[in-house]
Amino acid sequence: MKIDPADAFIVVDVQNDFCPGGALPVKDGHRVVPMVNRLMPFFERVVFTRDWHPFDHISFDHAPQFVDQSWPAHCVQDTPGAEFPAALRTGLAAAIVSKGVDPDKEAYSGFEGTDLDSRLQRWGIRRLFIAGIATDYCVKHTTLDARRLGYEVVVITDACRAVDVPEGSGAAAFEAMAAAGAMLVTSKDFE
Ligand code: VGL
Ligand code: ZN
Repeated sequence: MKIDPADAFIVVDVQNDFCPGGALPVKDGHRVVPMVNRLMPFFERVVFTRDWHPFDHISFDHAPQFVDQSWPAHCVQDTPGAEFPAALRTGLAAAIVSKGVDPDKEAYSGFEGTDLDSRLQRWGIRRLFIAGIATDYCVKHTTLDARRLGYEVVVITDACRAVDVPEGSGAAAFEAMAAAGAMLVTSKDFE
C-alpha cells in the first residue's frame, strides 16, 4: 500500500474490555495489538476511537443477549476495562475520540456524536484505513458512516476481530463493508 498525507489510520476500540479477560471479551482481541503497533508508523495521522460509556449506559444488561445488542457492562469511563492495552503504542496517536458517552444512546460508529469528521476534514484527510474491534459492530458502523460521508475506506481485515454472535456475523460485516464500497486488504499489503 502506498500511504500519503491525505490518509489516516482509524484504530477502533482496541480496549481491555474487548480483549480476553475483559468484560465483553472478543476472541483473540488482543492479537490486533501487535498488528496495529506495526501499522501505525506508516501513517502521519492515527486516531484511536474508544467506547466510553457511563456506568448506566442503555446497552448494559444483567442478562445480556448479544444478538439483541444488549451487553454486559463494558468500557465504563475511567475504569481499567476502558483503558487501552498496555502494549498498544498509544503515543503514536494524534487524537483519541470517545463515543457512547450519552447514557441513553448506543453509538457504534466513531462518527456518531463525535468531532471525528471535522477533525479529519481539518487535516485534509480523504482516505481512511480502518482496523480494530469489533468487526461486526464498531468497525462496521464506522466504515459505513465513513463511506456515507464520502471517504475512501480501506479495511485491514486481519487486524480486526469480531464478536461473531451469531457465528458468521463477522464475515457478513466484511461483506456489508465491501458492498458499501470499502476496499478489503490485509496487513501483509504493508511492508
Ligand atoms: C462494541 C459492542 C458494544 C464495539 C461496543 O466496539 O464493537 N461492541 N459496544
Ligand atoms: Zn459499547
